[in-house]
Amino acid sequence: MCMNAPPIIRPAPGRLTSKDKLDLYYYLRLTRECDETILRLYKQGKTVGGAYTGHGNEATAVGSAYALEAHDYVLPMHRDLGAHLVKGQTLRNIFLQQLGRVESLTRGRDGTGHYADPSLRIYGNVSHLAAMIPVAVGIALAVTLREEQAVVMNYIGDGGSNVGDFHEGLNMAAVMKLPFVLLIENNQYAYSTPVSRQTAAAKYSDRASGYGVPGLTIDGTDVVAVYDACKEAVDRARRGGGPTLIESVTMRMHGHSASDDATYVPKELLDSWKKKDPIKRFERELVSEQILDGEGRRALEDSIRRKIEAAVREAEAAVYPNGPEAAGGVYAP
Ligand SMILES: Cc1ncc(C[n+]2csc(CCOP(=O)(O)OP(=O)(O)O)c2C)c(N)n1
Ligand SMILES: [Mg+2]
Repeated sequence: MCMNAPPIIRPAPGRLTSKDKLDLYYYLRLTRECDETILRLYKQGKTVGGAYTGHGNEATAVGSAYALEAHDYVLPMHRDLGAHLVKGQTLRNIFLQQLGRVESLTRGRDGTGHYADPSLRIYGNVSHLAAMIPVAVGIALAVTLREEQAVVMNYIGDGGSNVGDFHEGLNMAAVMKLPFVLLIENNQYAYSTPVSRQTAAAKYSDRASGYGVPGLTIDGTDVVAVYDACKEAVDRARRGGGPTLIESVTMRMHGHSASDDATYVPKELLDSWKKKDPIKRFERELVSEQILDGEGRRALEDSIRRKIEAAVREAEAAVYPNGPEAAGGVYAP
């Protein structure tokens, strides 16, 4: 339970140790391997609902959540499996959820990240993504009224940033100086709509000055840069300095979901982003800093594979809800 968990106390920006970096690498690899496994299960017809990978977004999801303490709140989106994992979600719960089993966090009523886990302070998204922003701001207000030291981190896409909830939520958080970090995952597309057809602004972070909050654009494929920016924003929020708007620039390397072949994305664009693969680039860094070698990498890969296989086996052996159970709590009486 997070309330009893020891404080993590993440290092200041620029101060990650070798152990922290190996931790980040572990979560990057774990995220991708989980996503690949979910895709495989989807293709085998075993999952409930769609499969939305965070391929290309791993450094953004992992680096940002790594800046949070156990008692902070996180409201991730459908590309942020890495944030769920860093915040402490178990592989067992992830796969029970994907496979729609009765023991899952939604009791088998949903097959994606649309769950809440209050014990870990994770509140997954609803489908109308930006509708979570006022919810996140409401949590930040509750935290302030209760004089807790917690921070709320909320994620939104380049597409989801263009609806009213974004503006109302960020404005209220700014005026009330709430402990709130809003991270825009600019992954170039909202389904088939490119960023150029969503906003006339050069940068999403330019919006920050309109609300009187700090705003910055970062390379979302660089896990350390993401961590440093988010840690600074989280620390400021905790000190009472109010919200920060962070635009993390990435690329959605897969289709919107497993049912989208994304032929509308130019191949050259994907090729250019492939060179910036967030995991490969961090791996190169770790090797050059002599933090990781081939043997260490293989041991880590084996351990991740074994953990995922065990969780999938356990989830596959679990039961589905029966009919009435599955329908319960879905509609208001
Ligand atoms: C009102 C509404 N319309 C459409 C959808 C389907 N939908 C879910 S996510 C999404 C695209 C969101 O794009 P973006 O905010 O950029 O996030 P990304 O998927 O790129 O990470 C769409 C069209 C929805 N959930 N709700
Ligand atoms: Mg997008």
